[in-house]
Amino acid sequence: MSHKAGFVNIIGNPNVGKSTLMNAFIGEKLSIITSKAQTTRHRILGIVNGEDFQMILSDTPGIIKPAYQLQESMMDFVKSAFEDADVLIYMVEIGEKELKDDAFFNKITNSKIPVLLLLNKIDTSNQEQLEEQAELWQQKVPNAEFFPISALEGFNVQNVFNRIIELLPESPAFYPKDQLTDKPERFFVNEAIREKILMHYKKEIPYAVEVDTEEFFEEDNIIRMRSVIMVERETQKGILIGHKGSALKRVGVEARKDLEKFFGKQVHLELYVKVNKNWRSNQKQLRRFGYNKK
Ligand SMILES: Nc1nc2c(ncn2[C@@H]2O[C@H](COP(=O)(O)OP(=O)(O)OP(=O)(O)O)[C@@H](O)[C@H]2O)c(=O)[nH]1
Ligand SMILES: [Mg+2]
Repeated sequence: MSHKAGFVNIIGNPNVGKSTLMNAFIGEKLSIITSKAQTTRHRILGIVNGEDFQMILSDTPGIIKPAYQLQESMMDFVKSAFEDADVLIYMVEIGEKELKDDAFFNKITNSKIPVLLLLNKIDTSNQEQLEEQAELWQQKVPNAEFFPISALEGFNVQNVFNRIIELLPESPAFYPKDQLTDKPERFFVNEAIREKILMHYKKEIPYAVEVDTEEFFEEDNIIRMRSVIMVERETQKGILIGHKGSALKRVGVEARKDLEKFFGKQVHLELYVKVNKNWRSNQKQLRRFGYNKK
């Protein structure tokens, strides 16, 4: 029997729905999703396994002009996604006009490998707007195959999936067939906590936060975790903890519920907050948190 396998890398502007699509393909909440830009900071593999195929999806950070070292590392993940793709998924959303980075955009329009151009969030548009947007994007990226979709509502998602399978090269599997992702369990703990921080805090707070899970002990009936939330400054620490610890408590309760679903087991989650001065601009700290591969 022939077997297909390959890398399918999802790129695009921030907040267009890249992580939503990856989760829809996987059928699990692998990537966190929020209404804020720059939710995803890493390249996260999500693997869909079939008897005769292995589709290795990559969710990547939204493309931005980097303003500090962390964002530069995020854009390095995007660059790496261009290097090993067998199929490139370029996602745009209804109402969007352009990719902010010309170099990345040129790579897409000059791509030697197949590009699927997905116009997402069509559930928010009417017929007229959809037609106008479809024309605009097909002109801008003439080398791509075009699909209007709603990642949130699942519209056209199966058709995109089927087309990717057709485009995958003949190849043996790259990962064991029971593997779902390249990231360790602790990564998903960090992300669940960061998602709640993105949801509940304003302005610069979510962007100044990094989470590190220091303990992860699995017992028969419960997983015990302890995570530290790092902020860049003392004032941010106070905001994060809130009056009598109420704000931090909410983060802990909500993250724990998600993690219980994710691991299918009872979870005990202990959180504390620490100042890690200017970690976003510190190469050593970034390497420690898995951002800087150089
Ligand atoms: N209406 C609608 N909303 C969507 C759709 N897909 C995603 N969203 C919403 O768009 C927002 C961003 O979704 P994400 O999946 O986090 O977007 P992303 O591209 O991964 O964002 P970054 O990681 O920040 O680059 C969330 O509020 C999603 O619920 C869609 O098809 N329709
Ligand atoms: Mg994302």
